[in-house]
Parts: sequence; C-alpha cells; structure tokens
Amino acid sequence: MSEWKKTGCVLCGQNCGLEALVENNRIVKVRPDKDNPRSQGYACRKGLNIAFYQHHNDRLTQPLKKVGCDFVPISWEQALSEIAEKLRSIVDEHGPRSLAFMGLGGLGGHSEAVFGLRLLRSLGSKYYYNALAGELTGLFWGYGRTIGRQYNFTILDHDRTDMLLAIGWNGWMSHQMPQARRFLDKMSKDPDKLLVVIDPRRSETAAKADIHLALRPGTDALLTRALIAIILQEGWQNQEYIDQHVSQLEQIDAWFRDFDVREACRVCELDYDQVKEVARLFATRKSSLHADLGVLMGRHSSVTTYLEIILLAICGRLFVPGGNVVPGYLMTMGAHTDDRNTKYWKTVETGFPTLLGMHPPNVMPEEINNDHPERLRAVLISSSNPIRSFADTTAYEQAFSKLDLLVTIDIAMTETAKMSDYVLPDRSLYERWDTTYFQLNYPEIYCQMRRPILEPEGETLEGSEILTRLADKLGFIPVIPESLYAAAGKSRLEYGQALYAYMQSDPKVAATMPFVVAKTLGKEMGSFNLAWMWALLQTVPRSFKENAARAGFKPGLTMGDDIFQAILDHPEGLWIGKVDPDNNFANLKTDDGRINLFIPEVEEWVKGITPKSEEEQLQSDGYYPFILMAGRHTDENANSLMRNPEWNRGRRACTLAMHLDDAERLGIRDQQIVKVTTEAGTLNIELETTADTRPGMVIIPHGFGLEFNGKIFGVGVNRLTKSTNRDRIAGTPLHRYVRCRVDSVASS
Ligand SMILES: Nc1nc2c(c(=O)[nH]1)N[C@H]1C(S)=C(S)[C@@H](COP(=O)(O)OP(=O)(O)OC[C@H]3O[C@@H](n4cnc5c(=O)[nH]c(N)nc54)[C@H](O)[C@@H]3O)O[C@H]1N2
Ligand SMILES: Nc1nc2c(c(=O)[nH]1)N[C@H]1C(S)=C(S)[C@@H](COP(=O)(O)OP(=O)(O)OC[C@H]3O[C@@H](n4cnc5c(=O)[nH]c(N)nc54)[C@H](O)[C@@H]3O)O[C@H]1N2
Ligand code: SF4
Ligand SMILES: [Mo]
Repeated sequence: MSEWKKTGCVLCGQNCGLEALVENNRIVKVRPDKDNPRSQGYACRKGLNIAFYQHHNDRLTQPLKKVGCDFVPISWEQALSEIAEKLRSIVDEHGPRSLAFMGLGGLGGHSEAVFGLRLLRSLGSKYYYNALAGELTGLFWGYGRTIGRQYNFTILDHDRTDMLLAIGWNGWMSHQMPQARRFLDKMSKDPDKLLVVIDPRRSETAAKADIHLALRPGTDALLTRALIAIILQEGWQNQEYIDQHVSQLEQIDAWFRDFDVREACRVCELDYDQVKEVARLFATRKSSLHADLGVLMGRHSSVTTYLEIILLAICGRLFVPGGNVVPGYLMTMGAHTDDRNTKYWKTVETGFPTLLGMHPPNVMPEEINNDHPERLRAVLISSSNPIRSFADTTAYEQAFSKLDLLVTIDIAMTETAKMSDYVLPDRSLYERWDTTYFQLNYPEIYCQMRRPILEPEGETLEGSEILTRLADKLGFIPVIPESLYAAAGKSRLEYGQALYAYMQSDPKVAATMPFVVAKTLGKEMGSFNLAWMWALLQTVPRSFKENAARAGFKPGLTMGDDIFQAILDHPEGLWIGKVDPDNNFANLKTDDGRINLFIPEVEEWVKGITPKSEEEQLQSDGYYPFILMAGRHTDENANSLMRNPEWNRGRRACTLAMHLDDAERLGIRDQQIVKVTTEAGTLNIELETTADTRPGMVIIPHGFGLEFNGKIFGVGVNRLTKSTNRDRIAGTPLHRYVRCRVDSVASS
C-alpha cells in the first residue's frame, strides 16, 4: 500500500510544503506541494531528501540510561522518576539557577517549547539557552531599544519592495524567506527592481545582484556608518518621516556629521562613488534591507544591526509598504525582556542579559565550568546538538563532563546524547503533529499543522508528552477534575466551557494550563501538540483576532475553534490571518510613540568604529593570516539535522574553500589535506580551491563532523571556534570572523 501524503519540509525555517509517498511506513518519494499557499510548489534539494532525516540507523527508540560507559534501555517510568528525583535534589541543594533548558523547538516544530519552558519555570529557573541566542539576539536587542519590543523585529515587504539591500545574506543557498530563489531571480531580472548585495565574496546571491559591494570581511559597521553619514551629509534623509516618527536624531547626529566617508570606503576596500550611489538609491527608492549571518555573526554584530536600524529610520523605511515591516504572528518568538530591567536574570558567571527570554549558548561552558555556588549543574536539552552546533566543542565537552545531570531528548543518538546521563526518544517530525509558530511572512500569516504521516517506531513519545509526564512526576500538575476529562471526550465546545470554569475556580491553575490541556484534551486527541494548538487559538489576543478576520474568519466566540477546524481541514497549510498593511506603525511601542535612535550604552562603541581604529584592528595577524568563515549554508547541509551522509554521495560537501591565488602562493593543491589552526584548536581537512571565496578568506561549512555508523563524516568546524569570540551585548558568536592559519599537513 502506498499513499501520497501532505506534509512539509523540516530542514529549514521555511517549511516548504511537500507531498510524500509513504510505502510500508517509509517515505519513498517526495515532491514539492503546489497546493501549499506559501511555498507554491517551491522546494530545494534538501526538502526532496527528507527521507534521510527520517530513516537511519541512529534513530532512538527507547529511553536510555548511561551506566558506566554504556547505555542501557530502561522504561519510561524509571527514566522519568529518576530524572525528576535528580532535578528536585539538585534544585533543592543548589538553587534554581543551577538548572537550564537548552533548545526546545528546531526548524520544524515548536510545540514542545511551551511545555519545556513551563517545566523550567515550575522548577524556579529562568535559564533558557537557544540557538536563536547564537544568531539573532543582538538584533532583538536593537529593535527592543529603538522600537520598544524585542519581538517586533522587521522583515522585508517582499512583494512590494523595489530595492533590496542584502547584507551578509546568501539567500540563494539559505533561503530565509518564502520561495527565495524565485524571488531573487525576479529581483535580478526585473528592470524596475534593484538587488544590491553586500558580501565580501561573490556568493550565489551576489552573482544575481545588480550591484555587488564586495567589502572587506568584518567592515559592515564601518560601511553602515558611512552610508548613514553620506545620507545625512548630503541631506538625503526623509525629513517628513523623521519629523513624524523619529526621535533622538539630534543625539546621534554628531556621530555622522564629520565622519570621513572616503577613508571609511578605502578601509572597507570599496569604491567611494559606488557606495555613495547605493546610499542615494536606498534613500530615494522603495527600499528594504535584509541582513543575515554575515552581519549577525560578524564583528560589531549588535552595533551593526543598530546602525542598520538607524539607516532604515532616517530613510523612512520602517513600517511602510515596500520597506521593512513587522510580520504577524499567532505567537511571538518570545517575551520582551529589556536588559535594563533587573528582574530578568543575567548569567551568573559571564553576566549576559536575557534577550527575548533567551541566553546565549556561547556562555554555557563557562557557566558550568566555574566555582560559583550557583553554577549550572543540570541541563535539559531537546532538539539541539550543542556539542556540534555551538562554539568551542572542546569547552563544551569539558563543561558537560562536569554536570551532575545531563538529559537529552532527541530523535537520534547525537554527539550530545552520547555525553548525557539519560537519552529520551522523541517522535520525529513526520511521526507527530507539529508546526512552527513563527513563519516570517507578510502581510499574510501562515500556518501548517503537519500531521503524522508515519507510525512511530519503538517507544517514542511526543516531546511535549515527555515533558508533561516529567512535570507530573515532579508534582507540578494539579489534580484535574473528572468532569474535565469527561468533557474532552464530548466536544471541543463543551471542553472549552469546562476548561474555562476550571481555570476560573482556581487562578493558580492557569499557570499549568499547557499540562492540564495536554492531559485531558491531548489524551483524547492522541496528540498533546494538537491540543495545545487548539488551546492557544482560544486565548489569542484581540490583535490576532483582527488579523484572522482580515483573512476571512468570522469574529465571535467560536472564531478560535473555527480556525482550528480550518487548520485540520487544510493539511497543505493555509493563511490564518493577515496583518493590516496600512497600520504597521502599530508595532512601534516606545513611550513617545517614535523610533528612538539613541542607545547611550553603545555611544562610545559606535564612535570608536573609525577608519583609523578599524584599519588597525583589521590588520593581518602574522601568525593567523586568514579569516575563516566558520559555517556556511549550502545545498549539502541542514544544520546538524542530516546524520546519514548518503544524501551527499558524490558531492564535496565538507571542504576548506580557499581562493586559487592563496593556494598557489602557499603551494598547496586542490584535494590535498591541510591543517587549519585557530586559537581554539586544530583540524585537518580537504582543500578545495575555488573562486567561491575571496583571497584572504577561507570557508568551512557547519553541520559536519557527525558520527554515523561508527564513522565521522567531514569535520566539526566548532573545534576551531572559541566561545569567547562573541558579541559584547548579546554574546552571539562571531563565526564569520575567525582568524586562522592554513598549513600543508606535510610541512607542519
Ligand atoms: N542550505 C541550508 N540552508 C539553511 C541552513 C542550512 O544549514 N543549510 N540553515 C538555516 C539557518 S538556521 C540559518 S540561521 C540561515 C543562515 O543563512 P545565511 O545568513 O544566508 O547564511 P551564510 O551562509 O552564513 O551566508 C551569509 C553570507 O555572509 C557572507 N559574509 C561573510 N563574512 C561577511 C562579512 O564580514 N560581511 C558581510 N556583509 N557578509 C559576510 C558570506 O560570504 C555569506 O555569503 O540559513 C538557513 N538555511
Ligand atoms: N560554527 C558554526 N556553528 C553554527 C553555525 C555556523 O554558522 N557556524 N550556525 C548556527 C545556527 S544559525 C544554528 S540555527 C545552530 C543550530 O544548531 P542546533 O540548535 O543544534 O539545531 P539543529 O542542528 O538544527 O538540530 C539539532 C538537533 O535536533 C534533533 N532533532 C531533529 N528532529 C527532532 C525532533 O523531532 N525532536 C527532537 N527532540 N529533536 C530533533 C537533531 O537530531 C539534532 O540533534 O547551529 C549553529 N552552529
Ligand atoms: S530546506 Fe528550506 S527551502 Fe529547502 S525545501 Fe526545506 S524548507 Fe524549503
Ligand atoms: Mo540559524
């Protein structure tokens, strides 16, 4: 028996719609789904290879406990009782700051997050480490300060923009927006649209650009300061917009008035006239800006983002059609946690703030490996592989071996799982109901609640069920009245009324709502994730209801349930809302209702980014003459999600890319094994000479060095990254600027 089933790709945040042919509980064929309203038949080669994510020998099927050096299978009952007991005793003895959760929701499913965070909170801890705090928290910080809410960061109004300034974003390979290749092709070919790419090398995206500014690596802050300076010096700013929507320009104006733009361009290795032309175009067109890891993981990361917000604001490009806009959400990516507010926890040892509710993975090794009485001692992980994914593998290995308790929930026996005391098997994203809650789209709000298309194998449980059972063991779930269980078996309407009555009867119960819903409606539906989607839709704020009404849902008491039913009726995905494109300014939440341009704490930092000081700091280091781009998004990787290397057979998936001229100068050849050394470590890797990079810059992709069937494929680039090479404010890694040396193996 075989059947085509509607699903979606879980290998990047776009979650393109797919159809999978399922035969004997295996995915045997995959094609893009034309019915998906967001991806409309678009998918890349990764999406067509989801079978390699799903079916492989490293899949976990039972709870495991480490005994000596081995793992032994144990029952769920034993695993969860023992973990609960250990958590309780660690927190009782050392306080809640000794506990952290890491991960919770990857690129394909976010439902477990609410359960994990509830559990963490119930144990009294606020330490939540997430991959987003390894890339985006500097950006969240910048938006929080200037427009009032960290979650109201912007994306480009993709359909309406006529000029895109793409900075450090290789969208052709990494996507990061719906139908990226189709969009970039259109931008490139349409004579009325302009694609400007700022990237040190001729990336696949730069190759499509109308204008490519091939800046020197690490000079984005200097260049952005120069772009703002040109606009203000020439008087090209949008004064009408500034008068209406911007405040504090006078406090930052001096940063740009006497700034030597020509000198800055020279240091950035760019042509002054071309930079000036880009500034003019950006100031005068329906422009938008998308910056990605080239900036977010680059030097001066958070301050570069701040400068980009200033650039957008003075040109009047925030919250306007065709510019940068705040998308709509069913649920925001996190809570606004202003770093100046002392109620939010800083990390104990390194002092980094909570940003959008998160802490940076970069500091976890230091937070474990210290003598502070409140140091981290217990870490729970789900949907993340820090030993491979986060900076400084060696530091992570040392730190994890010092923990009193490490628990990993995953679908595969990963490098992190192997270091854990307990390994708990999750159902995969094709074996459970799940969705991603933050699909950055504009103005429509998209949702696809993916159905299980395969029967789960072994004793796996939905991650949210694992976490609910653990919360139950710890005594965090109140005794639920029989009537609520009974109502769950009747109808959603009756259940809703019973749940409301129960919540009213005891205000404390509200805090445990996800667990209560899971144990009652979740049990009835056979999926805790699905029940949570229903519950969330009953409690959405008014703003979301307005968005849903704009997408055609009838206002009224049953609106939440109607949306839920529509979600069930549309396995291919659907639009569940539409933001008001004429009122994007509603997302501006500062006290004075304007974009606040002055962030006093970084004044000296910004003023210090001068051509002279940058030139000094960028000077080539004799011992480490190359700049390593430690991580790259290609057709052959999907973070660390694809363990079975078979899907890349015949491809050179993990090499060190070096410019032909550099290789010739060093006397090394394509395919030769070379040694790469940084302050963090050394590894040997095959050289690939190419025009893909720029002289002086070398590239290793991330997501490799995974062990599969006893063999290690490619190298784990995080052996070469130091966790202390990070942004001063957000602690995010500076993986796009790692100094290194490259030697021929024979000569070293
Ligand atoms: N194929 C594939 N796609 C993916 C993923 C994957 O693993 N594989 N992962 C997804 C995830 S989680 C993410 S976060 C995204 C990331 O998506 P991107 O940010 O687009 O990924 P990168 O490959 O880092 O590309 C950034 C670009 O920045 C350039 N760059 C390097 N140094 C500098 C610099 O100093 N300044 C500037 N301006 N540019 C610089 C690089 O040359 C590169 O072209 O990709 C997503 N999509
Ligand atoms: N040096 C360097 N390092 C990087 C990067 C870089 O550019 N350079 N990029 C960084 C970026 S942008 C990101 S986003 C991070 C991502 O790093 P991580 O947070 O580690 O995320 P992933 O690699 O996507 O997947 C992590 C784990 O999720 C597991 N998993 C898959 N499906 C499920 C499931 O259904 N349930 C559960 N419980 N687990 C599941 C996988 O087996 C895998 O172990 O990596 C970062 N690491
Ligand atoms: S990897 Fe991303 S772009 Fe490619 S098919 Fe999957 S969701 Fe779509
Ligand atoms: Mo990412």
